[in-house]
Amino acid sequence: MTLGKASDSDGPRATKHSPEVTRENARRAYRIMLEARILEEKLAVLYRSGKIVGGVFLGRGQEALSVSLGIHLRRGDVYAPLIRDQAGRMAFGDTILDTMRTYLGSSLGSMRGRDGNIHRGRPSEGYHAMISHLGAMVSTVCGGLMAKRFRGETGAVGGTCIGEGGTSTGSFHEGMNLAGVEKLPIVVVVANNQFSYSTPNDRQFACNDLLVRAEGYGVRGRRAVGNDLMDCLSVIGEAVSAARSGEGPQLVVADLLRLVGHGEHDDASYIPAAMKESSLGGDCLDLARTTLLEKGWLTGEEAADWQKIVEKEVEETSSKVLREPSPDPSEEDWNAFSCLDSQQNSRYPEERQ
Ligand SMILES: Cc1ncc(C[n+]2csc(CCOP(=O)(O)OP(=O)(O)O)c2C)c(N)n1
Repeated sequence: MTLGKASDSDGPRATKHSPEVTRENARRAYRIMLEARILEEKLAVLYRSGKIVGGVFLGRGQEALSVSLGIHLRRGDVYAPLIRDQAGRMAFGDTILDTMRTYLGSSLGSMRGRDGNIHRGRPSEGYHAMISHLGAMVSTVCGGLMAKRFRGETGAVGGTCIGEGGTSTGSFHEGMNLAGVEKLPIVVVVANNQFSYSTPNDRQFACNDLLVRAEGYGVRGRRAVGNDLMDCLSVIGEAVSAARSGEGPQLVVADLLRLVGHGEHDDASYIPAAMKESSLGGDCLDLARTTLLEKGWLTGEEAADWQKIVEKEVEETSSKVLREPSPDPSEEDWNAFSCLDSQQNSRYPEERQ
Protein backbone atom coordinates (compact mmCIF):
# COMPACT_ATOMS: atom_id res chain seq x y z
CA MET A 1 0.00 0.00 0.00
CA THR A 2 1.27 3.48 -0.75
CA LEU A 3 0.07 6.79 0.54
CA GLY A 4 1.35 10.32 0.12
CA LYS A 5 2.00 12.92 -2.47
CA ALA A 6 4.05 10.77 -4.77
CA SER A 7 1.81 7.68 -4.61
CA ASP A 8 1.45 5.69 -7.78
CA SER A 9 -1.85 4.01 -8.40
CA ASP A 10 -0.17 0.66 -8.87
CA GLY A 11 1.44 0.42 -5.41
CA PRO A 12 4.98 -0.23 -4.33
CA ARG A 13 5.46 -3.74 -5.68
CA ALA A 14 4.69 -2.68 -9.23
CA THR A 15 6.76 0.47 -9.51
CA LYS A 16 9.62 0.73 -11.96
CA HIS A 17 12.06 0.14 -9.09
CA SER A 18 10.58 -3.20 -7.93
CA PRO A 19 13.90 -4.88 -7.13
CA GLU A 20 13.32 -8.61 -6.91
CA VAL A 21 14.70 -10.14 -3.76
CA THR A 22 17.66 -12.16 -4.93
CA ARG A 23 18.85 -15.45 -3.49
CA GLU A 24 22.18 -13.83 -2.63
CA ASN A 25 20.59 -10.90 -0.77
CA ALA A 26 18.14 -13.10 1.11
CA ARG A 27 20.90 -15.49 2.22
CA ARG A 28 23.13 -12.62 3.28
CA ALA A 29 20.28 -11.00 5.19
CA TYR A 30 19.45 -14.27 6.98
CA ARG A 31 23.09 -14.81 7.93
CA ILE A 32 23.29 -11.30 9.40
CA MET A 33 20.01 -11.78 11.29
CA LEU A 34 21.43 -14.96 12.77
CA GLU A 35 24.65 -13.19 13.78
CA ALA A 36 22.70 -10.35 15.40
CA ARG A 37 20.43 -12.79 17.27
CA ILE A 38 23.24 -14.96 18.61
CA LEU A 39 25.39 -11.96 19.51
CA GLU A 40 22.50 -10.30 21.37
CA GLU A 41 21.70 -13.51 23.25
CA LYS A 42 25.30 -13.48 24.48
CA LEU A 43 25.06 -9.79 25.41
CA ALA A 44 21.98 -10.59 27.53
CA VAL A 45 23.91 -13.31 29.35
CA LEU A 46 26.87 -10.98 29.92
CA TYR A 47 24.50 -8.29 31.22
CA ARG A 48 22.85 -10.69 33.67
CA SER A 49 26.23 -11.82 34.93
CA GLY A 50 27.20 -8.24 35.68
CA LYS A 51 29.83 -7.90 32.95
CA ILE A 52 28.06 -5.09 31.06
CA VAL A 53 27.59 -1.66 32.57
CA GLY A 54 24.50 0.31 31.53
CA GLY A 55 21.41 -0.92 29.74
CA VAL A 56 21.15 -3.66 27.17
CA PHE A 57 18.36 -3.20 24.62
CA LEU A 58 17.75 -5.98 22.14
CA GLY A 59 16.19 -6.17 18.69
CA ARG A 60 14.81 -9.71 18.98
CA GLY A 61 11.88 -10.00 16.57
CA GLN A 62 12.89 -6.89 14.63
CA GLU A 63 15.94 -8.26 12.81
CA ALA A 64 14.22 -8.75 9.44
CA LEU A 65 13.11 -5.13 9.29
CA SER A 66 16.40 -3.81 10.61
CA VAL A 67 18.65 -5.83 8.28
CA SER A 68 16.55 -4.79 5.28
CA LEU A 69 17.49 -1.15 5.71
CA GLY A 70 21.18 -1.72 6.47
CA ILE A 71 21.64 -4.13 3.59
CA HIS A 72 20.35 -1.69 0.98
CA LEU A 73 22.63 1.14 2.07
CA ARG A 74 26.13 1.32 0.68
CA ARG A 75 29.42 3.05 1.20
CA GLY A 76 28.91 6.83 1.02
CA ASP A 77 25.37 6.62 2.43
CA VAL A 78 24.31 7.93 5.83
CA TYR A 79 22.90 5.54 8.42
CA ALA A 80 21.58 6.26 11.91
CA PRO A 81 20.52 3.02 13.62
CA LEU A 82 18.60 2.91 16.90
CA ILE A 83 18.62 0.58 19.88
CA ARG A 84 16.97 -2.37 18.10
CA ASP A 85 19.14 -2.22 15.00
CA GLN A 86 21.99 -4.64 15.67
CA ALA A 87 21.10 -6.46 12.45
CA GLY A 88 21.04 -3.24 10.40
CA ARG A 89 24.34 -2.15 11.95
CA MET A 90 25.97 -5.43 10.95
CA ALA A 91 24.60 -5.13 7.43
CA PHE A 92 26.18 -1.66 7.29
CA GLY A 93 29.54 -3.09 8.37
CA ASP A 94 29.56 -3.30 12.17
CA THR A 95 31.39 -6.40 13.41
CA ILE A 96 30.86 -8.85 16.24
CA LEU A 97 34.27 -7.83 17.59
CA ASP A 98 33.62 -4.09 17.69
CA THR A 99 30.12 -4.54 19.10
CA MET A 100 31.45 -6.75 21.88
CA ARG A 101 34.26 -4.28 22.57
CA THR A 102 31.80 -1.44 22.98
CA TYR A 103 29.47 -3.37 25.31
CA LEU A 104 32.34 -4.68 27.42
CA GLY A 105 34.09 -1.30 27.56
CA SER A 106 37.31 -2.41 25.86
CA SER A 107 39.68 0.45 25.13
CA LEU A 108 40.54 -1.27 21.82
CA GLY A 109 37.05 -0.69 20.38
CA SER A 110 36.02 2.14 18.09
CA MET A 111 34.51 4.03 21.07
CA ARG A 112 37.69 3.29 23.12
CA GLY A 113 35.57 1.98 26.00
CA ARG A 114 34.25 5.46 26.72
CA ASP A 115 30.77 5.40 25.28
CA GLY A 116 27.77 3.31 26.12
CA ASN A 117 26.61 0.33 24.17
CA ILE A 118 24.10 1.65 21.67
CA HIS A 119 25.64 5.11 21.29
CA ARG A 120 28.33 3.92 18.94
CA GLY A 121 29.16 4.96 15.40
CA ARG A 122 31.85 5.91 12.90
CA PRO A 123 31.12 9.47 11.83
CA SER A 124 33.66 9.53 9.00
CA GLU A 125 31.87 6.56 7.42
CA GLY A 126 28.37 8.06 7.60
CA TYR A 127 27.49 5.79 10.52
CA HIS A 128 25.92 8.15 13.05
CA ALA A 129 26.23 7.49 16.77
CA MET A 130 22.78 7.56 18.34
CA ILE A 131 21.87 10.67 20.32
CA SER A 132 18.40 9.50 21.26
CA HIS A 133 15.96 6.76 20.36
CA LEU A 134 13.15 9.31 20.29
CA GLY A 135 13.34 11.14 16.98
CA ALA A 136 16.63 13.03 17.06
CA MET A 137 18.26 10.92 14.38
CA VAL A 138 15.91 11.91 11.56
CA SER A 139 17.35 15.41 11.70
CA THR A 140 20.98 14.26 11.90
CA VAL A 141 20.49 12.14 8.78
CA CYS A 142 18.85 15.11 7.06
CA GLY A 143 21.88 17.18 8.09
CA GLY A 144 24.28 14.61 6.65
CA LEU A 145 22.37 14.61 3.38
CA MET A 146 22.20 18.42 3.26
CA ALA A 147 25.99 18.54 3.75
CA LYS A 148 26.43 16.20 0.80
CA ARG A 149 24.12 18.36 -1.29
CA PHE A 150 26.10 21.51 -0.40
CA ARG A 151 29.32 19.71 -1.41
CA GLY A 152 27.80 18.70 -4.72
CA GLU A 153 27.86 14.98 -3.90
CA THR A 154 25.04 13.05 -5.49
CA GLY A 155 23.64 9.53 -5.30
CA ALA A 156 23.73 9.05 -1.52
CA VAL A 157 20.78 7.88 0.54
CA GLY A 158 20.19 8.33 4.26
CA GLY A 159 18.40 5.77 6.39
CA THR A 160 17.11 5.62 9.92
CA CYS A 161 14.60 3.68 11.94
CA ILE A 162 12.16 4.79 14.63
CA GLY A 163 9.67 3.19 16.99
CA GLU A 164 5.99 4.10 16.87
CA GLY A 165 6.43 5.93 20.20
CA GLY A 166 9.21 8.02 18.69
CA THR A 167 6.84 9.19 15.95
CA SER A 168 4.90 11.13 18.63
CA THR A 169 7.83 13.41 19.39
CA GLY A 170 8.54 16.94 18.20
CA SER A 171 11.98 15.85 16.97
CA PHE A 172 10.44 13.32 14.60
CA HIS A 173 8.04 15.94 13.25
CA GLU A 174 10.82 18.49 12.69
CA GLY A 175 13.02 15.96 10.94
CA MET A 176 10.25 14.63 8.70
CA ASN A 177 9.10 18.13 7.84
CA LEU A 178 12.63 19.16 6.88
CA ALA A 179 13.05 16.00 4.80
CA GLY A 180 9.78 16.70 2.98
CA VAL A 181 10.47 20.39 2.33
CA GLU A 182 14.01 19.72 1.10
CA LYS A 183 13.01 16.53 -0.77
CA LEU A 184 15.94 14.71 0.76
CA PRO A 185 16.82 11.15 -0.25
CA ILE A 186 16.00 9.71 3.17
CA VAL A 187 14.27 6.46 4.09
CA VAL A 188 12.66 6.43 7.54
CA VAL A 189 11.50 3.01 8.72
CA VAL A 190 8.88 2.95 11.49
CA ALA A 191 9.03 -0.26 13.52
CA ASN A 192 5.58 -0.34 15.08
CA ASN A 193 6.15 -2.96 17.76
CA GLN A 194 2.87 -2.03 19.49
CA PHE A 195 4.47 -0.80 22.74
CA SER A 196 6.53 2.22 23.51
CA TYR A 197 8.22 0.78 26.56
CA SER A 198 4.94 -0.37 28.21
CA THR A 199 2.63 2.20 26.57
CA PRO A 200 0.26 0.50 24.09
CA ASN A 201 -0.62 2.05 20.74
CA ASP A 202 -4.08 3.21 21.86
CA ARG A 203 -2.41 5.46 24.45
CA GLN A 204 0.28 6.56 22.01
CA PHE A 205 -1.45 7.91 18.90
CA ALA A 206 -5.05 8.56 17.82
CA CYS A 207 -4.84 7.92 14.07
CA ASN A 208 -5.85 4.48 12.83
CA ASP A 209 -2.69 3.90 10.87
CA LEU A 210 0.73 5.55 11.12
CA LEU A 211 1.06 5.33 7.35
CA VAL A 212 -1.34 8.27 6.96
CA ARG A 213 1.35 10.48 8.49
CA ALA A 214 3.37 10.23 5.27
CA GLU A 215 0.85 12.34 3.42
CA GLY A 216 1.01 15.07 6.06
CA TYR A 217 4.73 15.42 5.43
CA GLY A 218 4.36 15.21 1.66
CA VAL A 219 6.45 12.05 1.51
CA ARG A 220 5.91 8.66 -0.03
CA GLY A 221 4.48 6.04 2.37
CA ARG A 222 4.92 2.29 2.06
CA ARG A 223 3.92 -0.64 4.21
CA ALA A 224 5.99 -3.72 5.00
CA VAL A 225 5.16 -6.85 6.96
CA GLY A 226 7.64 -6.40 9.78
CA ASN A 227 8.44 -10.03 10.54
CA ASP A 228 8.56 -11.18 6.90
CA LEU A 229 12.13 -10.92 5.61
CA MET A 230 11.20 -11.20 1.94
CA ASP A 231 8.58 -8.46 2.21
CA CYS A 232 10.89 -6.18 4.22
CA LEU A 233 13.73 -6.67 1.71
CA SER A 234 11.42 -5.96 -1.19
CA VAL A 235 9.62 -2.89 0.22
CA ILE A 236 12.69 -1.27 1.76
CA GLY A 237 14.74 -2.11 -1.33
CA GLU A 238 12.17 -0.23 -3.39
CA ALA A 239 12.15 2.68 -0.96
CA VAL A 240 15.96 3.01 -1.01
CA SER A 241 16.01 2.71 -4.78
CA ALA A 242 13.32 5.40 -5.14
CA ALA A 243 15.16 7.76 -2.78
CA ARG A 244 18.42 7.15 -4.65
CA SER A 245 16.87 7.98 -7.97
CA GLY A 246 15.56 11.36 -6.82
CA GLU A 247 12.00 10.60 -5.70
CA GLY A 248 12.49 12.20 -2.29
CA PRO A 249 11.77 10.96 1.23
CA GLN A 250 10.23 7.58 1.90
CA LEU A 251 8.39 6.50 5.05
CA VAL A 252 8.08 2.75 5.55
CA VAL A 253 5.70 1.56 8.28
CA ALA A 254 5.93 -2.02 9.51
CA ASP A 255 3.90 -3.77 12.21
CA LEU A 256 5.63 -6.38 14.35
CA LEU A 257 6.26 -7.30 17.96
CA ARG A 258 9.47 -7.10 19.92
CA LEU A 259 9.99 -10.52 21.42
CA VAL A 260 11.78 -9.20 24.50
CA GLY A 261 11.32 -6.42 27.02
CA HIS A 262 12.17 -2.81 26.27
CA GLY A 263 15.57 -3.58 27.77
CA GLU A 264 16.95 -6.59 29.56
CA HIS A 265 15.72 -5.09 32.84
CA ASP A 266 12.09 -5.36 31.63
CA ASP A 267 10.17 -8.68 31.52
CA ALA A 268 7.57 -7.39 29.00
CA SER A 269 4.76 -8.87 31.13
CA TYR A 270 2.43 -6.14 29.80
CA ILE A 271 2.37 -7.72 26.31
CA PRO A 272 -0.86 -9.80 26.11
CA ALA A 273 -0.48 -13.50 25.35
CA ALA A 274 -3.02 -13.20 22.50
CA MET A 275 -0.78 -10.65 20.79
CA LYS A 276 2.25 -12.90 21.14
CA GLU A 277 0.26 -15.76 19.61
CA SER A 278 -1.04 -13.64 16.72
CA SER A 279 0.76 -13.30 13.38
CA LEU A 280 2.54 -10.22 14.81
CA GLY A 281 4.33 -12.49 17.28
CA GLY A 282 5.88 -14.80 14.67
CA ASP A 283 9.65 -14.88 15.04
CA CYS A 284 11.17 -13.32 11.91
CA LEU A 285 14.30 -15.47 12.15
CA ASP A 286 12.34 -18.75 12.17
CA LEU A 287 10.05 -17.46 9.42
CA ALA A 288 13.01 -16.41 7.26
CA ARG A 289 14.74 -19.77 7.68
CA THR A 290 11.53 -21.62 6.70
CA THR A 291 11.11 -19.42 3.63
CA LEU A 292 14.70 -19.91 2.50
CA LEU A 293 14.48 -23.67 3.02
CA GLU A 294 11.20 -23.82 1.09
CA LYS A 295 12.66 -21.84 -1.79
CA GLY A 296 15.72 -24.07 -1.88
CA TRP A 297 17.93 -21.03 -1.18
CA LEU A 298 19.37 -22.61 1.98
CA THR A 299 19.79 -26.21 3.05
CA GLY A 300 19.11 -27.55 6.53
CA GLU A 301 22.78 -28.52 6.75
CA GLU A 302 23.93 -24.99 5.92
CA ALA A 303 21.53 -23.50 8.45
CA ALA A 304 22.91 -25.79 11.17
CA ASP A 305 26.52 -25.04 10.13
CA TRP A 306 25.95 -21.28 10.15
CA GLN A 307 24.42 -21.53 13.62
CA LYS A 308 27.50 -23.38 14.94
CA ILE A 309 29.99 -21.09 13.20
CA VAL A 310 28.38 -17.93 14.55
CA GLU A 311 27.99 -19.33 18.08
CA LYS A 312 31.69 -20.21 18.07
CA GLU A 313 32.71 -16.77 16.82
CA VAL A 314 30.57 -15.03 19.44
CA GLU A 315 31.93 -17.21 22.27
CA GLU A 316 35.55 -16.75 21.18
CA THR A 317 35.12 -13.01 20.70
CA SER A 318 33.56 -12.58 24.11
CA SER A 319 36.37 -14.54 25.83
CA LYS A 320 38.98 -12.46 24.01
CA VAL A 321 37.35 -9.09 24.71
CA LEU A 322 36.76 -9.91 28.40
CA ARG A 323 40.57 -9.99 28.71
CA GLU A 324 41.13 -6.66 26.95
CA PRO A 325 42.02 -3.47 28.85
CA SER A 326 39.50 -0.87 30.00
CA PRO A 327 40.29 2.81 29.45
CA ASP A 328 42.76 4.20 31.95
CA PRO A 329 41.41 7.52 33.35
CA SER A 330 44.93 8.88 33.93
CA GLU A 331 45.97 8.17 30.32
CA GLU A 332 42.76 9.32 28.60
CA ASP A 333 42.72 12.77 26.98
CA TRP A 334 38.90 12.92 27.31
CA ASN A 335 38.66 14.91 24.10
CA ALA A 336 35.60 14.36 21.97
CA PHE A 337 35.96 11.77 19.25
CA SER A 338 36.83 13.18 15.88
CA CYS A 339 36.62 11.79 12.39
CA LEU A 340 40.28 10.91 12.80
CA ASP A 341 39.50 8.66 15.78
CA SER A 342 37.02 6.71 13.79
CA GLN A 343 39.39 6.54 10.83
CA GLN A 344 41.92 4.79 13.05
CA ASN A 345 39.36 2.06 13.53
CA SER A 346 37.90 2.23 10.06
CA ARG A 347 36.42 -0.92 8.65
CA TYR A 348 37.97 0.11 5.35
CA PRO A 349 41.69 -0.87 5.72
CA GLU A 350 42.87 1.69 3.15
CA GLU A 351 41.44 4.51 5.28
CA ARG A 352 43.10 3.51 8.53
CA GLN A 353 45.67 6.05 9.67
C1 LIG B 1 13.09 12.30 26.40
C2 LIG B 1 13.13 10.82 26.72
N1 LIG B 1 12.12 10.29 27.43
C3 LIG B 1 12.13 8.97 27.72
C4 LIG B 1 13.17 8.17 27.32
C5 LIG B 1 13.19 6.70 27.66
N2 LIG B 1 12.82 5.92 26.51
C6 LIG B 1 13.77 5.49 25.64
S1 LIG B 1 13.13 4.60 24.41
C7 LIG B 1 11.56 4.79 25.02
C8 LIG B 1 10.38 4.17 24.34
C9 LIG B 1 10.51 4.20 22.87
O1 LIG B 1 9.42 3.55 22.26
P1 LIG B 1 9.35 3.42 20.69
O2 LIG B 1 9.71 4.73 20.05
O3 LIG B 1 8.04 2.86 20.36
O4 LIG B 1 10.52 2.43 20.32
P2 LIG B 1 10.78 0.94 20.80
O5 LIG B 1 11.43 1.02 22.14
O6 LIG B 1 9.43 0.28 20.87
O7 LIG B 1 11.68 0.36 19.78
C10 LIG B 1 11.57 5.53 26.18
C11 LIG B 1 10.35 5.88 26.96
C12 LIG B 1 14.22 8.81 26.61
N3 LIG B 1 15.26 8.12 26.16
N4 LIG B 1 14.17 10.13 26.32
